[in-house]
Amino acid sequence: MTVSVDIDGGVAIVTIANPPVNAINRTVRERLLSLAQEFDGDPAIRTVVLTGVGALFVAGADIAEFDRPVEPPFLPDVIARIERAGKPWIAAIRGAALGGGLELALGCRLRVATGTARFALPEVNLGIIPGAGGTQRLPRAIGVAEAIRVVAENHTVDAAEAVRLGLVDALIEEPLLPGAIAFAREVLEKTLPPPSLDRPLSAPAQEVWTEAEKRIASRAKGASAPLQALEALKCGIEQGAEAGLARERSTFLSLRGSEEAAALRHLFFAERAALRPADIRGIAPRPVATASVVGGGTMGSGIAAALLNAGLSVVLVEQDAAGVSRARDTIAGLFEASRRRGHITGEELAERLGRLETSIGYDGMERCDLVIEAVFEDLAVKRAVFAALGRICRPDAILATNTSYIDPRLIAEGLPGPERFLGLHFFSPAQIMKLLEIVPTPETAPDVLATGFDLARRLGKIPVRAGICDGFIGNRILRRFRAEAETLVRGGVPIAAVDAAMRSFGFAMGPFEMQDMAGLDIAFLHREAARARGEPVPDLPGDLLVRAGRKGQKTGGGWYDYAPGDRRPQPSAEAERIIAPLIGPRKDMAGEAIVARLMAAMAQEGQAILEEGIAASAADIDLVEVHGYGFPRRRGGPMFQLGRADVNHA
Ligand code: 3H9
Repeated sequence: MTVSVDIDGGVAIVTIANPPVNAINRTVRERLLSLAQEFDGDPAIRTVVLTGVGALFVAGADIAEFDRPVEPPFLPDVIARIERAGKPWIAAIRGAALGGGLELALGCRLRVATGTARFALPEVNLGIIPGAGGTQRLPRAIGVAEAIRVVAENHTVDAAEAVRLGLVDALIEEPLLPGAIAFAREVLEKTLPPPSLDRPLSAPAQEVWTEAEKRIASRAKGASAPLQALEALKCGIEQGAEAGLARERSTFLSLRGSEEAAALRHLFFAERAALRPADIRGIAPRPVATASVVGGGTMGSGIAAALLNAGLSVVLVEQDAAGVSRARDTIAGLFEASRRRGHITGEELAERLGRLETSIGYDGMERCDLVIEAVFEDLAVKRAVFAALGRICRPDAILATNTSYIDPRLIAEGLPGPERFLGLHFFSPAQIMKLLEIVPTPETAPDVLATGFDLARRLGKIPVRAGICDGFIGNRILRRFRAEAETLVRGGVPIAAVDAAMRSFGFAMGPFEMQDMAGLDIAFLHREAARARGEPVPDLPGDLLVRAGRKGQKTGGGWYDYAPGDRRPQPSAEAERIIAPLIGPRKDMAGEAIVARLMAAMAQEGQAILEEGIAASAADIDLVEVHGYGFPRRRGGPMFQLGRADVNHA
């Protein structure tokens, strides 16, 4: 039974039991509606306590239903019925009350909660706005300025703040239910406050709206839901609750059917599925308390910072005193930047640095449960590291390489205990980027693989398993993406037109701006090495630019020119002249056509990756692109785009 009822001396206790998160689906809506009717007609019931089973109240509407047409009874009607019930409903909240869960609680006459309660309206993350009265009842319960932060800016209200704002009428210690029942009996003797929707409200000064609009628009990154949530809230203040509810519902319904919302739902489920791949479910990970990072460059220091942030102890290994001190400074600098932004306190900074040990050579490695190698991208150098690790580390310690291109099987050749080896490919800056490509070899043991996924969860990262090929999933698609962009340019499409098209699609930068930022020289050196091996690699525009000393921003120019100290790309006559021998006559192409070409190339490479078994699912490929390569979240990923093109043109 998804909704159960117990009666305790005139108090009906209604418990939503729809694990794992008590999401409100059609069955729950039907049952709540019929219970509200039934209780009103039952003279033995005086009041109702509504709660959720387990550690949370209700995580919102059932998102899985959003791919289907809306089905009655509709949640706004259920909540309106509860709000107008003759017998007052009281929400008893433990843990999260999110989205429709908070809206349901707001429809109750009063709310009690434990100290674990937290309240949010995360609908905008799903490309929608609250659709069951949240934009109207919340401002009337807690005030307009606070409600704007929750409705449109993702603010979560904790239990203490909820009491202060009047969202929660009483804090109750566990056990929740007896306390809530006693509270319900007590308030029956008093005059009840009016329902949330009937509470008086004063309109804020005009600046409150203009400032909120500015703030929200600047953070929206092209997403439309946050500003629309604000508009619905504002409509209800200026034109009254009834108009506000109508506006909210029509916006909710139209956004629910949008491409953007479908993309964000796709990622919501993909991100959760990624943490629990079917083939390692039930396999216990090895315990990891102390980890080592070999190599303290930008990548190694970022990985060490990520591990320290997650509470692990870290031994960072460098070759000499200068290397050790540089790495320590880099890591301290990363934490200091977090402290300045208010993400951590000075004490937390000191505590994190206190868990960092540095070592010249491999002292202290015998204590480590996991070692991540992040040295120079060179097979011989990496092999030498693993030869030493094989001698020094405990036989059960997991050994990982952070290589981005080299075949992990070659790195692990000759390693004693190859079953404990795998690739853990972080993305720079490693303390920030969410993606972790996990690359097992054929020998990797299942519990070692499971430890990789568990580590990702602990670091707050999105793990994606990748098979072995040149570039794994992400860099392989990146190469194809860049090659296609270059094909367009060689066909005469202006460089700036390609970049502008990708920016208007939602990337922070176009492919050529990105190369200028990262530097053109590494890819050039790869091609030169291949040429030196006798492989037939034709000259590309990038080769001509690097040979002319244009390696990107760091040399003052690459595909574009850069004024000193200015990262804004300026079209470059010099670059055009240098690459002219490889470029066809100018061809103008519409932005959508450019995007379509590049999307098709990415999706085609993705399809090949799937067919070769390098990625386990199309959704995994989308996660790689969104979390590692700046693919705009609201577009869902290249494989999602491919699927939608099929659906929309069918
Ligand atoms: C809404 O409410 C609209 C209304 O305004 C209007 C309606 C008219 N539905 O995250 P986890 C699944 S929109 C369906 O791993 P945690 C999730 O897929 C909703 N399924 O756990 C996973 O499934 P599986 C607004 C859901 O402990 C499992 O539950 N609400 C939903 O790390 C466990 O999830 C939100 O956006 C759902 N609403 O975190 C809240 N939520 O086991 C979204 C979760 O098969 N949810 N699942 O992989 C969350 O933020 C987190 O899930 C939560 C738990 C914090 C609750």
